[in-house]
Amino acid sequence: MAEVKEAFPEIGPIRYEGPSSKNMLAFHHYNADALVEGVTMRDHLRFAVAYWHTFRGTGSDPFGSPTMIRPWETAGDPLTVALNRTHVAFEFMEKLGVGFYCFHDRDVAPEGRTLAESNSNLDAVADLLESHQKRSGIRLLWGTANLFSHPRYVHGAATSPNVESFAYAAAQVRKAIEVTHRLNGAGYTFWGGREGYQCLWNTDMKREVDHLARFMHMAVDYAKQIGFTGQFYFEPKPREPTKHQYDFDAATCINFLRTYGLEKHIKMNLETNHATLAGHEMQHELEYAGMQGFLGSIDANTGDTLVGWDTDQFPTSLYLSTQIMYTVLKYGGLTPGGVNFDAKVRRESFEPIDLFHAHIGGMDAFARGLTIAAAMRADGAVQKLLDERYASWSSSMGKGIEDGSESFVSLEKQMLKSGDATPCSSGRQELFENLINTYL
Ligand code: XUL
Ligand code: CO
Repeated sequence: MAEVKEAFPEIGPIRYEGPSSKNMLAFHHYNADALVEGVTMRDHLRFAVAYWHTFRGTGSDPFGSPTMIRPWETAGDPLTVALNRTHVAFEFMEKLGVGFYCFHDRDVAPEGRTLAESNSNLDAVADLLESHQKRSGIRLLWGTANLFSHPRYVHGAATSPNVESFAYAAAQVRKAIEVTHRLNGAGYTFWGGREGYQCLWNTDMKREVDHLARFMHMAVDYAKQIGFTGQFYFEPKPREPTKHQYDFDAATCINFLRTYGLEKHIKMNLETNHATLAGHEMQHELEYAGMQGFLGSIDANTGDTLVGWDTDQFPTSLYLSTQIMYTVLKYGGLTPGGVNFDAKVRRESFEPIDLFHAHIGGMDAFARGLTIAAAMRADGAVQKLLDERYASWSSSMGKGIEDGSESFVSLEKQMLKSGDATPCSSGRQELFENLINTYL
């Protein structure tokens, strides 16, 4: 193999220098070893780099060609380029100080002319990934398969009207799970890709959704067969690329999992920009999944309020990261999941150094969100206000309803006796919002 040159020679390891540092190639808030609620920031956040955006993003958009300056992306046979890119990826991740990464099979290794050739490409890159993992201690947070780029998936993969698209996808996912297992991946993610429809007239929705469930059952069975015990995730997204994706939002996905008997095997991987496309805040999606016991992992990014598609920007809002981390702490953390930056630098941010700025900013924003959320939990003022709002439910009537001992008839009796409900108290939304701001 050709000698491996450093791709970022001017950048050393990114270190924590504290909030007053003026060095923008340092962490101001992410101090990996610092303890928050007795756990290191590193273990709370379990940051991951998304291979597809960070190492395969070109900056092209529907109006223009690639803009990214990536000197290591030289011309050559695709497998050699992929292997060289693997070295660069690990140099980047080590300098950044992240513990995890995530990939699609086709991000790390090129598609071959046949399935067998694609598999052998993937094996060759997996050898190198494995040796870099061993050397660096960086781990695979989750693997996945790209079931949306190739024309064989034009109508979807598991939900395609073409049975052999399903069969090919099954073969591809089998291999991706095998490689994820081999790389000791902590999880495996299903994102719908083109599992959805553009036009209901030409779509047998029931059949397609049944097929998606069959597909996931096959994945779960295969994992069991080979002894892969990593966590499976289902990642909701309401639209894009199809008009309507079957994995619309957390509630839809959880309903799907329960309907088809998959609820014991699969949790949610929630992504901020997908939540907002579904008309929800990320906090809503986290809360919904958390309260149902399905909170698994996070794809961290943000959309743009003025743009109606999946812009996948790096998250820098402290308000957003506070909302996220408050809810994550409430439901006991993310492990074995983590915070995966499913985010891409802007087309206009085309220099390699922008990759560092983007991830440093995201990691700092989440570290701040974590410490703010922990402070809110430590003094309990927000929880106290919330408890006060529901205080009436601590009455014997409230307890009776919650434990199932009251009925329509018993409640009617009590309301007939009192004549009317006691007046409601103020919701105090502004007070809540002002209180949150005192921690920021
Ligand atoms: C697409 C998206 C995917 C999944 C993995 O919007 O988020 O990259 O995270 O397939
Ligand atoms: Co994602």
